[in-house]
Amino acid sequence: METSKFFPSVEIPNEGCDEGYQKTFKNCAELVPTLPRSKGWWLDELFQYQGFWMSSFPIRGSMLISDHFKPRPTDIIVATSPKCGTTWLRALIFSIINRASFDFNDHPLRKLNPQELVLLFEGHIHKGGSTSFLDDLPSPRLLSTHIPYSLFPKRMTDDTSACRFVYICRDPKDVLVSKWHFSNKLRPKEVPPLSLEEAFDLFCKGVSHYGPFWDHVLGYWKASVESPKKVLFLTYEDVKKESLGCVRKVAEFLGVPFSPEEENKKTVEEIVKLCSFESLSNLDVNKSVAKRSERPVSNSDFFRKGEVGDWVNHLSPEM
Ligand code: PAP
Repeated sequence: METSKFFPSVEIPNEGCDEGYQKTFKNCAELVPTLPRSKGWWLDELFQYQGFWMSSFPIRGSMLISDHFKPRPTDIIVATSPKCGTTWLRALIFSIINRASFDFNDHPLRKLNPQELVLLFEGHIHKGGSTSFLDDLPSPRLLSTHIPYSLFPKRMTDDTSACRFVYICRDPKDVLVSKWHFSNKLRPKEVPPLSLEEAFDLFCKGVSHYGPFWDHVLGYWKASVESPKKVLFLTYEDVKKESLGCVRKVAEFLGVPFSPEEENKKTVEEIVKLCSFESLSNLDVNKSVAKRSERPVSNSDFFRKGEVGDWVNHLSPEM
C-alpha cells in the first residue's frame, strides 16, 4: 500500500521557498533514503535519524530549525514525547502566560483546540517556505515540539541562550496504551488494526515516533539537571496529583510567578479547572470528530481517558 497523503515523504521544495530552505530540503531529500528505516505504526515509515526514529516530515523540520531558526531569549518550547501530555501542557502554559489578557469564561481555549493556540514547531518552521512566519510571531513565542533535546542547535540549548523548555514525561506503559489507541484511529479502514502485542514490541525496541522513549526522556532530564533555569522537567503523574503546585512551579520557571492578588482571586485554580481533562474534553471544539484535509485525526482523538494507570486494563502480566 502507498504511503498516505497525510504522511508525505520528503518532496522536492516548492518554488516559493527561499534559497536557504531549498538547500536544506535538498539535503534532507538526499539524506532520508540513506537512513535505516522501519514500518511505522500506521501507514508511515520511520527513519533512524541521529539515534531517533522519526518520520521524514519532522526530520526535515528538525533540519530546518538547525539551519535557519533564529531563537529569542523569550521563546518557550513545550517539549514532550508523543502521548505524554502535550495537549494538556500546551493548554496550561498558554493559560499561564496569557492570564492577564483573557477572561476565563470567554477564553480562547473554549473556542480553539490547544494545538491551534500553541503551534507545532517542526510543522510550522515549513510555513511560507522561509522563517518569516515564525519571525513574525510576537514575543513571547510559545511553540510545541516532540523533537529530542540533542537535535536542537547549540544556539538554543547552550546556557547563554535564554530560550526555555518545559518538558513533560509520563509512565511509558500509559504512553504505549495511549499511542496504541491513537495509532488505530490513524490507520486507514482497509488496513487491519495494529495489535497491542505488535505495538508493545515496536515500543520496546524503540521503534516509535521520536523513540527510543527513554533516550528522549533522558536527553531532557539531563539538561534539566545541568541547566535548571533552561529546562523544567515535569511528569504527567505529578501534574495530575499536584496540579496547583505544578502550575505555580511552571509560572515561576517562566519568570511570571502568581502575585498575592492573583492568589486571592484564585487564578491558579481557574487555570487548573479550565485545562482539566473534564473541562477541555467537554468543549464543543474538542468534541469535534471532523478531520481536516491536512490532518487525519480530529480534535476529539486527543482526549481519550486522561487517567494515570490505565495500562492495567490493557497490558498482560508478562508484558
Ligand atoms: P500528542 O502527543 O499526540 O499531542 P498528548 O496530548 O501528548 O498527544 O497525549 C494524549 C493523552 O493526553 C491522552 O491520554 P490517554 O490516551 O491515556 O487518555 C489524552 O486523553 C490525555 N489528555 C489530553 N488532555 C488532557 C488533559 N487536559 N488532562 C489530562 N490528560 C489529558
